[in-house]
Amino acid sequence: MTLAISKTKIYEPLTTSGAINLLKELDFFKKDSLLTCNEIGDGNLNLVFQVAEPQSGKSCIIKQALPYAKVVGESWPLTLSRAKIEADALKLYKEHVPQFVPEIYYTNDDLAITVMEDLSSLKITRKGLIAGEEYPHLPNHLGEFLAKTLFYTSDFYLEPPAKKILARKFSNPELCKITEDLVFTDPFFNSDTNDFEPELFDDVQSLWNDFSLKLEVAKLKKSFLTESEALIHGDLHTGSIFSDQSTTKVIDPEFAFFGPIGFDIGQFFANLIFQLLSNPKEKEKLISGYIAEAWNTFEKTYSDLWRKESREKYTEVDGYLDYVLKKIFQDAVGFAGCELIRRTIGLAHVEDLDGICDKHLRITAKKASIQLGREFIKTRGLQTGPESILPLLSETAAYAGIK
Ligand code: SR1
Ligand code: MG
Repeated sequence: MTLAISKTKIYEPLTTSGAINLLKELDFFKKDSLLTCNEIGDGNLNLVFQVAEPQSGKSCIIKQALPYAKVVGESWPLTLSRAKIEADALKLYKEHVPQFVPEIYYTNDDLAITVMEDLSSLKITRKGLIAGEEYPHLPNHLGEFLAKTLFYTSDFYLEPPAKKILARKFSNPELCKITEDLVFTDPFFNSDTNDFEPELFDDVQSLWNDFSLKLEVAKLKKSFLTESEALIHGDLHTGSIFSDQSTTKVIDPEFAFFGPIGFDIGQFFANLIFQLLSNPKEKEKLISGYIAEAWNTFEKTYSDLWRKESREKYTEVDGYLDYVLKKIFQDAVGFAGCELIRRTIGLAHVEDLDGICDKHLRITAKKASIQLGREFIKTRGLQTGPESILPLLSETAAYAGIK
């Protein structure tokens, strides 16, 4: 479904009645429809309205970027152009993995608005996992999503000049700067943005004084700053994924840009690991299995695409695919390490850890997260695949489970 073009051109944040009027103006709903509208955004940056017509059961989502970071307030201005980056990324994903993204009905760059499919029959994966749900298809789906989006936007598939033009379209300096600061820099220094419980002070201090760790984080940050390998989602945590027992949908690629392939994989792994840390006895097997399956599907799908669809001459050379896959995995482990640390002591936390009610267990889980992050970053060059990191997960689960 494509909606008619709205005449409204001047940006202002939508209200619930504004959202309803916009959808009527776009003929998504009839002028006399009785509609409900709720602002349901629980992320850090945007407004999200769910508009529904109870009588027909028809509904949709309007997402609108605010000119500042909602989590901090108007003192942190933020470009509206991220709405276009997000919509463009979703449209590109639709070409390669339509089954894993929501339908886009309408976009308006001036209003920083995307009207899209209402996915509320599914659950935000982080919330579902916290509630004890299991998603048997999630690892397989994410492995396929990652392999296809990251292969089809790389130099192995696109002609390099075409890739460079696409990379220009996805230039996303302000959102990248957020990640450069919040993921790679601030948590490793005594920065104002950090936020951690006083009981973690010794662990954090030891992190700040660990110069061999900082050298490795510097290398990972350099990779994020300079390696334009493929169009990455840029914020692929479990809050950016909707799931149910059979369906998986990836949302929110407003941080998308051409970066290192391992970044999305690492963020996904780390956000699964928060679940393991939140309930180590119950979840170690499940989460370790998800990580192994996601990687195995990624590796298989990516290798098939490499063999069948690659346009780069050197992909025929023996050993090149193994070299690329090893680099992706090791980068992913390092980026997962940074994500584990920044979600524990940095500005933006995760409910998986903060929501652990028992204080002793919560602090222990957070200490384990910092320690595992550190090990991931330092040992990534030795990691060869899921089988080499699973023992680290087991040790971490044993530690985090101590009462
Ligand atoms: C100010 S934005 C904080 C975090 O929220 C987003 O979802 C990204 O993860 C970012 O780092
Ligand atoms: Mg987001």
